[in-house]
Amino acid sequence: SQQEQTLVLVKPDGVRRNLIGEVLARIERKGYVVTGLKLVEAERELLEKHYEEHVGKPFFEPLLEFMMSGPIVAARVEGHGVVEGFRSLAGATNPTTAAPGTIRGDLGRDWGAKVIENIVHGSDSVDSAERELAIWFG
Ligand code: DAT
Ligand code: MG
Repeated sequence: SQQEQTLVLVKPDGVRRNLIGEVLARIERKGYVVTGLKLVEAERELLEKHYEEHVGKPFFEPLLEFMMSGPIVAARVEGHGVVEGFRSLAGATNPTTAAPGTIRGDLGRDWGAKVIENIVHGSDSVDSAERELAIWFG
């Protein structure tokens, strides 16, 4: 079985709302394994690399400001099919329409901020995961 790794972030809204344990519990209950974990106050340079695909979009600057608004929990998570599997646990980008049962659908809601605040990040492909894990875990 090819074990995969993905990067999960509990974003500043999730940390502020004391949802670190809730997110990690859902990951662990699914059967995935946390193999790296840290609390980080991310710097702009790191976030510009992490979100390089979104450079130039109208929400890019608000996204960086949001991600610098408080500490983030970064986790390396392992399991068979975990990249797709965690995206499925997280739910759709917009918490208003994310399905109930998902992290974003159950716990997130839109409150009219300049950028969508949706509690978690998960890598969107095996290649992204490799790139992002190098950025956050070296
Ligand atoms: P995801 O985090 O689901 O992979 P993404 O990579 O497209 O979504 O965008 C990164 C983050 O930016 C996302 O989690 C929330 C925010 N975002 C995305 N699209 C947005 C939009 N149209 N308006 C405001 N914020 C947005
Ligand atoms: Mg993305």
